[in-house]
Amino acid sequence: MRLVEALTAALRERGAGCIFGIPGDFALPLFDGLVAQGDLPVHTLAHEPSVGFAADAAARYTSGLGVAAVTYGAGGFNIVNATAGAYAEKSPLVVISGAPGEAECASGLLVHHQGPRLDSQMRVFAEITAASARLDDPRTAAAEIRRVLDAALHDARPVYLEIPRDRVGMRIGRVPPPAPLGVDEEAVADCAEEVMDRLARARRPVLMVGVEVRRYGLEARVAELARRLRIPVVTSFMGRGLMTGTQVQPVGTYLGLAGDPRISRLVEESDALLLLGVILSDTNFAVSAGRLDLRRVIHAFDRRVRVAHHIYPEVPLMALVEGLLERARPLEGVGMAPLPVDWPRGLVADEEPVTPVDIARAINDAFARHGPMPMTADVGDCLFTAMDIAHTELAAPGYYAGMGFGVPAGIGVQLATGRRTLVLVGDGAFQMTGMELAGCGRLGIDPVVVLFDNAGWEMLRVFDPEAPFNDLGSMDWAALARALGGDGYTIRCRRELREALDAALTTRGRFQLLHVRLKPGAISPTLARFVEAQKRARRRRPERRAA
Ligand code: S1T
Ligand code: MG
Repeated sequence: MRLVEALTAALRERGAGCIFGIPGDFALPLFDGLVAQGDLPVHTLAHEPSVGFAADAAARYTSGLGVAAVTYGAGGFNIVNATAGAYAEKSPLVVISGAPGEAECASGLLVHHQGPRLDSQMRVFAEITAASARLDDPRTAAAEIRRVLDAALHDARPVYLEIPRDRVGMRIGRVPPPAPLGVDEEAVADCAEEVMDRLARARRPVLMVGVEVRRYGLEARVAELARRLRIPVVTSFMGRGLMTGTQVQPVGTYLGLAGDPRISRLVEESDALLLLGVILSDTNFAVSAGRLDLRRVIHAFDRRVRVAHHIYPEVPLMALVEGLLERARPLEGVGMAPLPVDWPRGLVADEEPVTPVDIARAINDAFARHGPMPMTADVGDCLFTAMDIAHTELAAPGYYAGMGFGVPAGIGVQLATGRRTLVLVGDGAFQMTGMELAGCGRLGIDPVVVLFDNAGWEMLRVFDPEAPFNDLGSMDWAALARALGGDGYTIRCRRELREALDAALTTRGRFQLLHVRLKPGAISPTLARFVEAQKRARRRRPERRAA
């Protein structure tokens, strides 16, 4: 069969539902083949960073592969940042790039779009993906596609395929189905036995869930495990929004000194902290009051399980969860977990200026009236504000922290799932990728975007208040929204916020942009605690002055 036919069949078999992309002359045969094949809808966006964010978010919401197709050089290098973010945050993004054919490579001329060398792009992607391959040999292409796509599935990391434009039509073998993940049953049994024993002997066991629980489609199984163990469940910062569709609701999100003190105590005082699929990153743990005592931590991540100071090197998360389920029994020593956090509600719809927590209140009230929505958020105080929104599905760059994710991610989620998305984005990040909203009419989607306008890069301003470069001024974003084919609302007070949100959620067929002019200097409670915690930490370890 032809390469594109085999490739799209293999992508579908591994959970891909569509392709996001921008063509170029080196990728026109690829795009023509994808469209002719028709297996996977192709959605084009305006800029390759957005293509990567949209495909990444699609993967996060579907627990399948997210697929991005780009041209060589100008397109490929443009999607590097989104790929690095997907690597950091364990998202199975498949980047497919066109490339010069044999004739161009042999011309002796420098090829347009090329980097320093013709294989520079391959070399860059080899560094930021779990696997990569150049598909130019019909004898090996099918096996290479399987190897690379299975790596994306098994590692939940991005991968890269490069297809020279004169190879798109080559005939190759069918790509074999996903290879099963080899599991050492004995190691899994030993590991699950030891973990269960530690949990059973603990007085205050706690379960923290992280992104791998979603990536490997394990939320229902982990919820069943929590139910059988009767163990309190929290999410990591990155894991916010996990378990929403299950019988077990997390009691909150661990944010260390920046979070709810009851949740922080629950985690930091635990004598058996089971971290399932949690990224041990600074944004998940940097503001912990005391460094976690590794003797009390069990950490399952990247197919390894660390129990205190020893490691089981090859125990996939799914195998561990099933092993624990076989041995699960109600834990005796469980203290009463704190009552689930009561989210801010009851916005006073008056003429007072809007603060970030007012936005959380208004959204919680709106979700109560209209039902919850899948959310995406960008970097900035909008993400910290999301911590005050009742637990609902969320995709956000909480660890890699690359701006520009929010709007394209919201577009990607609605195109991949058919579900209207609520997007939270700051004015700085909106200026990076907000223009992607121009494509909503053509793409037939209608996300609701809440733009937190604090006229600057507030996340930087709180640490560097004197710096003039953090001020961005303000624009009439609502007018821009209307010019782009959506509805725009300028919101200066809490009454207008409530009215605009109700209007936006009941208007379909056009994207909705709520331009919230925030009260100057107002930040979310979480960001305020985060800043205070960071300042205390810096006072404890003063920056080393340059010699
Ligand atoms: N460029 C990119 C692509 N990502 C980044 N994270 C940064 C630069 C640095 C940066 C932050 S937070 C931030 C910047 C520029 C300001 C964000 O401004 P806005 O979207 O308006 O949100 P808010 O005003 O709520 O802060 C990270 C932390 O280093
Ligand atoms: Mg801002």
